[in-house]
Amino acid sequence: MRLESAIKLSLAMQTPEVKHAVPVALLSGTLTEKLSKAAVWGADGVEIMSSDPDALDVPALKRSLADARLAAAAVGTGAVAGSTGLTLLHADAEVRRQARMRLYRLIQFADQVGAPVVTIGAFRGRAAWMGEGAEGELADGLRAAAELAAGYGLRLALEPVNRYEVDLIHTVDEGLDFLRRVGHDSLGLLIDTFHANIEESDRLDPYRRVLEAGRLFHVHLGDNNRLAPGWGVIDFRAIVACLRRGGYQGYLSAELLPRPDPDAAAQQTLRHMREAMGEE
Ligand code: LER
Ligand code: MN
Repeated sequence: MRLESAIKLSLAMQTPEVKHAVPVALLSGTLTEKLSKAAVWGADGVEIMSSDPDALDVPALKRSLADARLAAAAVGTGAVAGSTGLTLLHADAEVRRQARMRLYRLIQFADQVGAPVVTIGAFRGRAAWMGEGAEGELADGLRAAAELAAGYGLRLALEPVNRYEVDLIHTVDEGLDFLRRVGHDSLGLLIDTFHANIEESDRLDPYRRVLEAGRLFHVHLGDNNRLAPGWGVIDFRAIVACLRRGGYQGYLSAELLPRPDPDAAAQQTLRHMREAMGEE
């Protein structure tokens, strides 16, 4: 029997309508196979990466989650750009408008499947694509989305992402500044251990600062090489202890490279994290 923990573990999973293989989605096989693997291996939930909920049988997905006794830990937007080309900072104003509409639909989808948070990472696009006014555009878009999410009792988590993938908001300090600019309580941050390891100047301080600000809404797991925790150099035990001290009660959601294969990476993640949480 596992002790009840306020911190829960999840695995990222792409849904069947996503046209490309999301490089950091774990779990393989049909939707039912993915969910039964996650459940058998001991995950508490799955982060659902959908590109288009309208192309999904949402009631069937909900039934499959319930059958597997898995929670929807989050709805991730990481599959949208790769499958549809939509990003919030696209050069074309019409594509930006459609990207906002898709985000609104994903928020509604999160409500349908019972996910507490919707994540925004690479889906923001690049400031350089839009040019002048990009930060204001992102702030306006996320404020409107946060307001919609609040109406459903949900939250949005903006992810600082490393400099090689995006050109704005790489660190938690930049993230916290941006949150002040947006000024909406339902918008917080998602810290991805892999990105933080590249961009931050301290191992634990970023987590502490976001927790102190009451804005840590979600966490992504990946070791420094983006392999499963324990297959690189990040000290996940120290991160778990820091999160517990700060009262974090959300998910740690694995979003990492499916190497040497998705099943091995998922099992290693759960094994290593249960150990880091003192639950194994
Ligand atoms: C991409 O590297 C990533 O971490 C995702 O969560 C962003 O969509
Ligand atoms: Mn991430």
